[in-house]
Order: sequence, then C-alpha cells, then structure tokens
Amino acid sequence: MTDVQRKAAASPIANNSAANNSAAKSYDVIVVGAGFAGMYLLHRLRGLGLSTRVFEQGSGVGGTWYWNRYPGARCDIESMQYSYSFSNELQQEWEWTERFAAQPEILKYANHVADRFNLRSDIQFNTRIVSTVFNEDTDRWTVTTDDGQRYSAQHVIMATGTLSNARTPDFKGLSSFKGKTYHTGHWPHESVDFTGLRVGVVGTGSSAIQSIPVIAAQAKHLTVFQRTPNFSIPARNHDLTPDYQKSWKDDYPELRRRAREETRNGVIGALPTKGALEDTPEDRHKLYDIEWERGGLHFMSSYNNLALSKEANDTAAEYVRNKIAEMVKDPAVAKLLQPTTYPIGTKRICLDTDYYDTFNRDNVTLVDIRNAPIEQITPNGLITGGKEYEFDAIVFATGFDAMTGSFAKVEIRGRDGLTLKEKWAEGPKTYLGLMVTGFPNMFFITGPGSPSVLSNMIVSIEQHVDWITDCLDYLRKNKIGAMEATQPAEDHWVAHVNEVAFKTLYPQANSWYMGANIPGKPQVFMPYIGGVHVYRNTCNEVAAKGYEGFALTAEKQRATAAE
Ligand code: N01
Repeated sequence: MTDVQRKAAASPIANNSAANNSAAKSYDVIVVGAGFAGMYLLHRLRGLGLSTRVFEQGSGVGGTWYWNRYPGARCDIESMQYSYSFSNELQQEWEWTERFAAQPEILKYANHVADRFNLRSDIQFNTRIVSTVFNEDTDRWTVTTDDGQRYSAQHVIMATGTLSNARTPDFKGLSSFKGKTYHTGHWPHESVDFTGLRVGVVGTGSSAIQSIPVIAAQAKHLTVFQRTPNFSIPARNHDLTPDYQKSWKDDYPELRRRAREETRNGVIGALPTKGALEDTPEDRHKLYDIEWERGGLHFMSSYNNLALSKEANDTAAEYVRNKIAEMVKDPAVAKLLQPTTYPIGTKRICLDTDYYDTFNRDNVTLVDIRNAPIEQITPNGLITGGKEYEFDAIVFATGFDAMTGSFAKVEIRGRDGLTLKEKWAEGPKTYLGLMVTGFPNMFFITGPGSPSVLSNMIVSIEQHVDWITDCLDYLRKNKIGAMEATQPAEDHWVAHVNEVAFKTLYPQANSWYMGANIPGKPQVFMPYIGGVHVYRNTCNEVAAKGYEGFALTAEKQRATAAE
C-alpha cells in the first residue's frame, strides 16, 4: 500500500463511501453548479437521455450572477454577445434592454432559461458537494453532500465557476467590528441602503470600480482603501434600440459562428491589423480617442500588439493615465489612481461608469495602503498607517480565490486516494483544461488550462459543454467505462499553456490570473491564452482522432445494481 492509498483508506469519507454505497442513489452524470454552465449541461445531457442530477449551493440558478448582487454590478461583455446561442428561439425571443446588462437582468435571463427548458426539476438547490471520491473497482464517483447524502455517478462535471469563491482577507479583529460588513461576491439578497452612513470600501478591482460610484451617491462619506490602482475604461452604457437588436438577431447564426471560430476572446469586434508603433503618435492618439469615446473592452484591441510589446503597451497605458489626470481634479489623488506598476490589460481591465469622477465628490476620500497595509479591523472601523478610520459599514471588494478556489472547497479524491489539492500543490495541471490525470471520468468546465476568464464566458461554456456531451455520447456508444487524460498529454498541454502565456506581458502583473492575490497560492498563469478559435480547433482535432491523449478503457461489469 502506498502512502496515498493508506491516507485514502484512513479517510472517513473513503470508508463511509464504501460502507454506504448500498444506499447511494445512482446517476449517469452529476453536475456541480447551476450557473450558465450547469444549466446548459443539464439541457444537453437530458437530450442524450443520460440521467443527471445538478447540485447547487445557492437557492437559485445563475451562478456568478446569483451571488454578485453588489450595487452597480454589470457585465463587461455586450448583452447581444453575452447570451446563449444554443437555441435560436431563445436568442430571438429574449430582449436585452442595455448595451451592458446589469446583474438583475442577467439573473432574470438565467431564470427565464431555467423555466423555458424546465430545468429546475433536476436541480437540487441549497446543497453543497463536500466530497467526491473515485472508486477504481467500478469506475464511478461517490459524491457526498453537506447534508450527508451519498450519490453515485459514472461522470462528475465540475461546473463550479471561475470566480465563485469570494475571499475576505484574514484581517485581525474582523469579527470585532460593530457595524455591518459585506463582500461584493457574496452580497445579501435584500436591498442594502447606505444612505447617511460612513462606508469603507477595501479594494479597487472591477467589483469596487462598479460599486464605488453607486455607494458614493448614497453614503454620507465613503473612504476607499486602495492597494493597487486599476486601469478602467468608460463603459458608455446605453439603452439598446429595437433596430440594433434586430440587426443582431437577423444575422445571429453567422455572428455567433464568427465569435466561436474567428476570435481570440469570443467577442466580435473589428480586428486590429497593425501594431501601436506603426502609427504616428498623433494617429495613435486619435485612435485611442475613438476607442475611449466608444467605450468598452475593445480599447485593448486598438492595436494587435498591446499584450505582446511593452513599448506598444506603454502608449495605451500612458493614454489612460493622462485621461485619469484630466478627469480627477486633485492632482495628488489623480496620481494615486494612475497605475504604473504593471502593463495595461495584464490585470483584468475594468469598465466603469463615472468611477474616476467619483473622486471629485466632497464625500469621497482615497486612502493609499500600498505601503501601509490594513493593520486590523476594530469595533469602530479599521486601522492603517497608525490611523483609525471609523465606519458604519465596510465593503470588502477583495476578490476571489480564482479558477481553482471552487474545486479546493470540495474534497476531490481520484486514483490511489490522491486529492486534487495534492495534485495541484504546485499549481493547476490539466489536459486541455478539461480533465486531469489521475481523476478519470471527471470533467471541468472553463477550468485552468482553457481560455475561460480570458474570453466571453458563455462562448467558452457552450464550447466545453458541447465537447463534453459529444464525448459522453461517444463513450456510451463505444461502451467505454473510464476516460482519463494521459500523463504525457497533460504534461505537454501544461508546458504549452505556460509557453504561450510567457510570450505575452500577462505574467508581469501580480494578478488573480497568476494566483498572486492569495497568500501562499502557487503563482502560475492559469488560463490558456492561445485564443478561443485556436483552442476550439485543438479540442475538435483531439476528438476527431478518437480522443487523442486520453486513455479509454472498456466498461467493467456494471456495479450499479450493487450500489
Ligand atoms: O476582485 P479583484 P474583483 N488589503 O481581485 C484588493 C470579474 N468581474 O471582485 O490589486 C487590501 O480584481 C486588491 O488589491 P491588489 C473580473 O474578471 C467582472 O474586483 O491585489 N486590499 C484589489 O484591488 C474581475 O477581474 C465584472 O493589490 C486588498 C481588490 O481587493 C474579477 O471578477 C465585475 C487585499 C480585489 O480585486 C475579480 O474582480 C466584477 C488586502 N488584504 C468582477 N486583498 C464585470 O463583468 C485584496 N485587495 C464587469
């Protein structure tokens, strides 16, 4: 017996699962999470006739849009592109109201999809998966929920999201605070009113940048604690006209195809044809002006080398820094808001509505904590730089344990009792972001090693769901009992993901893409930066070659009856 096997045998979960398998309810597939990935998975798996159960810890569908209810929450991909494409009826009938949909509208859309496709009957809400253990004798997983129930499934699909493990830093004295605390990623369902209150916001990432202008408009006084300034581009959100919607709907099949097959990030927009240094400074400035006025993420596609060449990147970064200086009246505050320590775009670029202008308000103060970290939370507020700031409420906009955090919360035990946490001790390793060696019959949606957070998530979700469901159909038709990424295929893919990442400027930032926001987390660039079009082709080629790089083994005598 190896050490890991011994550890597995000693695990109460492993022992109990063997003992209780007789009572376990059996499914072909268990899906963890009922966000956009879990919902579409359920729809497709039903279409294949596979018995499926979805477990969701929230009380409703929508995933990230169910949890992130903070004021000002809004998508940064345009509504006409941030939506499912799998049903033409759905995309024709649904009407978006704004260029960038706000959280309530996206959640309404998720609920509409759940109702329209009658999904709820196979989703078990308010249920968290605590462990999933692979049984090598049966090639099946035993899945345990937080209420102690056990289930058996041939396949487990982790549709747990990439930014779903909200993280409040372990501040000393946190529980002593007498006022209310909030985390943007875990916002209450009832409305929160900051009118007349002294509010502190910790963090200046996307969530803070969206919520700060809304909170400032309500609060008596708002104090923002900034460790690292972010680059933010105006969203220039506006209502959508019926004609604009019609122009998309009339051409949806072709536009969706282009987003899938011809773009790097799953978003259609004019493709840049030249590098930033090929233009004169005057022409470059004119182009940045046009993109700035248009608003949105396309600013970063002004030129084709902004993510590749520091010199090119500097031109865009300097343009935005100058804009900040123009917008913020107090030069000292403007200077603090200007990012200088990483290339623009290498931390996820933000979109805002009146963010910089908010710092011109009399009731808003910016506190730089770069060199004076928050020392502790006190009953009345917090201390930084030896000074106490008093608040009625503190909002932590401190981000997530991204990409791997939601898997880390589940005890996932594969072959030889090895846990995924142990396997990923030096950073996540996958084959195509879809499977992990040593964890047969477990799939990951938009996991590390796939384009995921670098893309329009719904485009990437649909690609993964389609690939996996086609794969499950193939396995069933060919009587395959277990599918597992081979070690050489995984090693090769991990090396490739790293190689392409390090050709770009991305690894130069201390970002959550790198795991740098979590103390002690191994720092590796987690998403695949090769582009959704390239990645899709790679996945399709792998499938066309009979799932090259995966070991497929024949079905064992079905143990289901005994389970
Ligand atoms: O989280 P973040 P987020 N003391 O990690 C600071 C997506 N999203 O929720 O940069 C003090 O970006 C931290 O400082 P630093 C989007 O992909 C999308 O805002 O680490 N400060 C940072 O300022 C986004 O990128 C949308 O130095 C601390 C902030 O907290 C991702 O979600 C909207 C600290 C965290 O920023 C995450 O965004 C919202 C500490 N101990 C989110 N620890 C849209 O679609 C952390 N910070 C528009």
